Amino acid sequence: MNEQRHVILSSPENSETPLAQMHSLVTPNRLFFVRNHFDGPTIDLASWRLRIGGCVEKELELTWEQLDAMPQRSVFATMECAGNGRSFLQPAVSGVQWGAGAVGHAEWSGVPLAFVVKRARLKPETCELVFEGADSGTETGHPEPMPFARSMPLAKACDESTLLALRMNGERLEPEHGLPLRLLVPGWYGVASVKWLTRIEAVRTPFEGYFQTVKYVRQRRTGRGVVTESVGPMPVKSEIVRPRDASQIGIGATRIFGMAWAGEQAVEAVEVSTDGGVSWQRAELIGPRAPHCWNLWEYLWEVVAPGEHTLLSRAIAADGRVQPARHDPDCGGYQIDFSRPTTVRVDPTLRSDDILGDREALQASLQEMAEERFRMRLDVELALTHGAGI
Ligand SMILES: Nc1nc2c(c(=O)[nH]1)N[C@H]1C(S)=C(S)[C@@H](COP(=O)(O)O)O[C@H]1N2
Ligand SMILES: [Mo]
Repeated sequence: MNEQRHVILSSPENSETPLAQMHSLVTPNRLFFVRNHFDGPTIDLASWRLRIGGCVEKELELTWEQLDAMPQRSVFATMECAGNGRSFLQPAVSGVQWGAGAVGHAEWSGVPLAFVVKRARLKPETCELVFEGADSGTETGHPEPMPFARSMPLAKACDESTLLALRMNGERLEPEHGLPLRLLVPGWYGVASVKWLTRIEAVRTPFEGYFQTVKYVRQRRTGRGVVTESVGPMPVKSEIVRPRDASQIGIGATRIFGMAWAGEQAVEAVEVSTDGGVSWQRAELIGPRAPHCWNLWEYLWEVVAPGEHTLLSRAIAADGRVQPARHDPDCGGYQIDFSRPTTVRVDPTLRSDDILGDREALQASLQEMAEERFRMRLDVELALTHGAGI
């Protein structure tokens, strides 16, 4: 077990989920990517409080135990950093040089934010909520220390799936992921899900914090000219995880495997091209499709021709949006959602043993299917027969 997060920057930690080693739907907590702007704060749970104030009838101050005693809800949600994939942009764009792995999928549990907000009773003039973390520091162009803070419109904040999350995959949050409490905004880029949450402030005028007016912004062309807006919902996107780019494969069956997600929507379909985008075939989605959730997918490719092949995948969302072929320059170094080619070389002297090589993946999928359908684990031993059928 040498799986670990792939460190891009070590201080503060910025590290990726090792996607190439992923076999199951949920990303284990210890492998789930970490995106920190500042050093993680030291928090004493006994004295930690969540404070809710500003434009409210009743200010609240809650302990972890009080939050834990409130009605809980669990949400499966995929979280991606808006800068994920930045290292693939040409020309290069400054910022953390993420590969493909600043994304993960977990079961998040906690108190619906709406439940707590209702108790605080927002005054009618409230326009949005500001969420503040316990971490602080300086940023380029901002020499004074500031806390990590973001705001969100009321409608999304009060959506039943937006959580004050205490747990991730059934475990108390780990320090890197925001212990004791984080916001979880399903379907939105990770930047909205403020970690180490200490304060929620109801405000009368739009918040213009650094992480939504300077960083994590994109341009949009409108009838009234170009406007700058903060990134919000994640678009539709897919990744090919295996085979690896620049790898060598043999003649025979090769399993192309990856993930696809569509922000607040479910994934409708994934298509795969093995000829650089000339023709497209449907991939198989593994497991149920659901809003906020990525799908694992696979495509069994019968490899006959030697030489170089360019593989592409494109996802389609439930509302019909299709993953784009090119990066939108208006997005700068964010929202990097284009179909990125994976190039493989087929060596005619090799026989593909990919199915055998992917035995663990197949076993993991069978386990997952069994757990989903029958709520029990399977005790299976796989005998694989090199393409002669199972
Ligand atoms: N307090 C705080 N919250 C934060 C951040 C941060 O630096 N500080 N990073 C944000 C960003 S940009 C992302 S992508 C997610 C990443 O969450 P993770 O580290 O648990 O994967 O947390 C968000 N919440
Ligand atoms: Mo992010």
